[in-house]
Amino acid sequence: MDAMDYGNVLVIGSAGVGKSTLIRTVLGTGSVEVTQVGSHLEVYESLSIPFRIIDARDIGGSLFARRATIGAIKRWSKDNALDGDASNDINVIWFCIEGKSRKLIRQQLAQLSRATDVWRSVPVIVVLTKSYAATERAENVELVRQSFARTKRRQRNLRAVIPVVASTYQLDETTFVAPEGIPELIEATNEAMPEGVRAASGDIAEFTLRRRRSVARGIIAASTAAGITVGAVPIPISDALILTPIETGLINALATLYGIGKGSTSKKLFNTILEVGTVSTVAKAAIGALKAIPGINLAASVVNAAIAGSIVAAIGEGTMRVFERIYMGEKTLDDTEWVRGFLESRMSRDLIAQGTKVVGKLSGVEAGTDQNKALASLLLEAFRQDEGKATEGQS
Ligand SMILES: Nc1nc2c(ncn2[C@@H]2O[C@H](COP(=O)(O)OP(=O)(O)O)[C@@H](O)[C@H]2O)c(=O)[nH]1
Ligand SMILES: [Mg+2]
Repeated sequence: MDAMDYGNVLVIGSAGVGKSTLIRTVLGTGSVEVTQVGSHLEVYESLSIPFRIIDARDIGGSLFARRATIGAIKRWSKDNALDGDASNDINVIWFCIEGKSRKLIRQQLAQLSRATDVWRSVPVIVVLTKSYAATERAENVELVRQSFARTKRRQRNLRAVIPVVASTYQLDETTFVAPEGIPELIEATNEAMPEGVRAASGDIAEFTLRRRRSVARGIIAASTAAGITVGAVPIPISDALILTPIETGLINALATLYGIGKGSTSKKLFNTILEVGTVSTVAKAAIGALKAIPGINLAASVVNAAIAGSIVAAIGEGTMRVFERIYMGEKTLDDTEWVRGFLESRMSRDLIAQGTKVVGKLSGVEAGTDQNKALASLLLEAFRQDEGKATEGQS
């Protein structure tokens, strides 16, 4: 897309609410161009997202800082606009508010509304950052909506309220809150853009598919680390039943990411995946093969950790690819036999080959936490290979 076609998103919110983390996740892993404007603004551009993102760090702060920031934004718009080109107007504002406490939500909303009154008719999307507690999300969205409903103009500007977890939030070694709301935020932002700078729906689908994949990678990484922790037991394991809770969490988190519901058809599909990743013949064969690697001088707990981590990483990558195909409409929830075949062939092809390589590389690493970390990064790297298109063939 021609850079001239970009719309502009202004991101505001108090220090520490998670603006930088959010922007980083939205921009994704591709190359990003950052322009520093004075001491108040940072402008981000990336080919992997159809709008510019402007981080206005101080706008939620003191009156003085706010005035300086607003001045800087207005100057930036003017300086960069070509003759008769409105491309440097602010098109959408993200209100970033921590979705943690109701009292804070009210306070921050009032503050941000005041701060942005100069953009009288610009669409607003409220981003509830750090929305770690899934059970509170709906209630917080409602609270924001009610607050906007008190002022007609503000209500007219409000386009969406989106609870977000921008990066995996680790509760302890084996449990975490998966990223949430990022593709939805990209879609809602694009919809709120004026027609002239809005990306076509096909383009936006591709942008969000890529973003879903990088979020999926975060989920797989956290799950693999959890698998390594759980797997590090001294008793030799014969099947991967011990990984059931982790794989269940992994499958559910990926399903949510790809918009796959929790109906009875999807439950059947999830069970098929879980079976392949725990008690299936291929899983057992892989465990046997990894245990039998000749000449390994690692403690049993380390070998078990490597096996457990390999299985979680493999099932995560495979599930991600399955859900991508369903998301793209190439496969359906009913295609359980295809899913079984697809995952089993990946497991028998990759798991043994990659797992063996990783175990080989591990022998030089000291035992303990460092070893688990090294193991996790080796595994993720190994299973991320063949980074093809989302629509690659089955083999
Ligand atoms: N795990 C996790 N940490 C977050 C998230 N959002 C923000 N944080 C953390 O909160 C702190 C402040 O975030 P930052 O993005 O720097 O906030 P900013 O000041 O608004 O730019 C940092 O330590 C972040 O790592 C999130 O979605 N998940
Ligand atoms: Mg920041």
